[in-house]
Amino acid sequence: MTRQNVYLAQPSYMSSSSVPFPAAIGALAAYAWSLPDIGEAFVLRDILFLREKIDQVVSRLENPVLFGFSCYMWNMEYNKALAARVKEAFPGCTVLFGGPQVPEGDALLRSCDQIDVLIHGEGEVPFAALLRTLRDGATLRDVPGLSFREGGEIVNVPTAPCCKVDFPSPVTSGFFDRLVREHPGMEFTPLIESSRGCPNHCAYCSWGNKETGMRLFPLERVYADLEWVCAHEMEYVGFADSNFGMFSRDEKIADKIVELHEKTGYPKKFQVSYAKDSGERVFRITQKLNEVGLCKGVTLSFQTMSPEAQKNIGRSNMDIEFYKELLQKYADAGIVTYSELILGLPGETEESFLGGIEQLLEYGQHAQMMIHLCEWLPLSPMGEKAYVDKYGVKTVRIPLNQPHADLRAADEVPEYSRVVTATCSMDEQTWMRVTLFGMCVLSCHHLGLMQLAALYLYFEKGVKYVDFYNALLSFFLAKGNSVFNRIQKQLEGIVAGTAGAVISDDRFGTVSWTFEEYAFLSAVYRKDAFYREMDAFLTPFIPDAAFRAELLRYQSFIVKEIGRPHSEFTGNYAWREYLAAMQRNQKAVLAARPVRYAVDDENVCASWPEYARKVVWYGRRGGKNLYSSEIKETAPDE
Ligand code: B12
Repeated sequence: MTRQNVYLAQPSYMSSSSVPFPAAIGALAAYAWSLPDIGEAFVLRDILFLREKIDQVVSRLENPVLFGFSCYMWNMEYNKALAARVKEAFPGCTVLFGGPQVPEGDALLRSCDQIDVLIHGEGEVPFAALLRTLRDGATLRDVPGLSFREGGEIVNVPTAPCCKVDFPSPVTSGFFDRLVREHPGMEFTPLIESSRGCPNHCAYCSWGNKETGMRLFPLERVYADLEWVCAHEMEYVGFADSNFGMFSRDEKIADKIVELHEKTGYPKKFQVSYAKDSGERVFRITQKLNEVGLCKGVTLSFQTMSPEAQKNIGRSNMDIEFYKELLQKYADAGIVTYSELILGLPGETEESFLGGIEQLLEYGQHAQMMIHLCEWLPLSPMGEKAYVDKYGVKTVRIPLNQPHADLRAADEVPEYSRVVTATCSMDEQTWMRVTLFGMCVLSCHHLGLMQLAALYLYFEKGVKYVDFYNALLSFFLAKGNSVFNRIQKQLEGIVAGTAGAVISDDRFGTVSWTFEEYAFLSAVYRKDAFYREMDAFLTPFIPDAAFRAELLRYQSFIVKEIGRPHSEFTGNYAWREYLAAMQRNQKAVLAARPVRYAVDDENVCASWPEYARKVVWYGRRGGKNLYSSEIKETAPDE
């Protein structure tokens, strides 16, 4: 019997030189083609995982009977455009859409003629059932989780919760091997699912399914996936788990990763989302991984510090005192922590957001913080009309919110994000003001441009962080031509739907930057002038000109720049120990004694694009944009 041709697409952008393995269609294919009758009837002719030119893709298709598209926010428009061309060229081909960007119900079918079938939710079982139905010419009405056209009408079949855990892994089923074989020279980043789902159902997130809860794939499958990664010398491995460290067996998985790393040298990088109520187990796991250099840091997650917003998004935070202990514990173990906030959650006000930032800083989060704009996801509780109406959620469609995307890779089909710019508790003007403030804190405190000054004033003079950064932001804005004026304009553009949430600038290469990274880069680019301005700004806070100048000289000394293999600082105070203690949230005495510090930078960058990429983009999480442990003290008269 001639087998019929199936095509699957899960297009991603290339990131640097690597591309993610298309894990979702891998999962579908691994399951479907493990069923002998499907293998007898269908052949998977091609797997599209890059955003290739649409003409080229269509020109190489051969009688496709089914073309399945895996849809995420970053490929939805491309998928629709390609699907339209496929349908035009092959009207008999069944065009199938699935994945987290496919909304519930049939709205997508109603708005896109080129799509024939939607599969809602997990795809393995309904995908295999769809193939069998096509083969047999049977009705789709018996396949749960589908929306489809039939005789001029649209039919919706309710989904059936899936509890299976014996799906074959796309990693070891031969699917990934095929991609590696067919694309020599391509660097893939593998994704392993050790569990599926998420126990939390936060309003802004579409991860997991209430009905199916969390499921664990067999340990043997996870180990086999990891061994495949090592055998194929894959440098990076990501886990798709939502709460790694939640289950006791996760410790075994971490041990396995460490064991393989020590035996084979692979993987060299490991990425996962750790359990939200980060307890002892997560600490032990990250400590083990950190010892072999496989921990990129731990998120001590908050999203919002406002009790009202927490209630509205269905989430409770860890106890703030426990958070303080954790920060200390991770700092003592030398593990980077970062905290995330989401801006635009209903219930959040300007006061609560700024108060939350103050609280996190006062409790010691000086290492890394992220402030994400709230993205509106179709399958999240916030995606429902009732929620939008109840909380006055206003959203704007903007160009895809994808920092570090290479602008040269922009192709024929733009993609979009939808971000929340106002809610019942925050209007657009406030949203802009608060976002700008957040960017000022991230660039000047967490990326470190003015961290020493802020810590000094907090610990010595009791100046609240929020007051300090509000004053600093006003100073920048009063200039009229500062980078924060530019960001402010762009925020106005976002609200008006005419601008995106990233910035690009030729000086820093061909990729786009987050606002805070851009503010940091722009300041370092003109570092001397920047710190001269900061001298004027700090005058009312620190009237002693000589002391102020020395503080700013040390502040400038620790911010890495380009082309500086060796640098020295001489002064009258022991800043290094003093700052290190404050970064760990401990008040210390600033010892008055002559000091000479020196830094030899072995990884010095020769150009701004190189600096932007290596120091700010890759280095940010580990605080690599600032010198710290590399600073050596030598005797002043040596
Ligand atoms: C790996 C991952 C990434 C990788 C992307 C890798 C890639 N390009 O493929 C990285 C780290 C880059 C990433 C980034 C982001 N991500 Co992400 N990410 C994930 C993650 C953890 C795993 C996805 C995965 O492959 N899972 C394994 C597969 C097997 O599961 P699945 O995707 O759910 O697929 C199943 C079904 O959806 C369905 N299905 C999927 N495709 C198809 C196709 C067909 C034809 C059928 C029938 C069925 C079907 O069947 C599959 C098997 O059951 C998910 C969360 C999760 N665990 O799902 C979030 C997730 C996909 N990410 C999400 C988001 C929001 C983001 C970010 C915006 C986060 C941020 N704020 O920065 C950015 C976006 C970046 C950008 N703008 O481009 C959302 C997606 C929302 C959406 N509508 O697209 C998710 C679901 C998490 C969430 N919070 O809700 N992410």
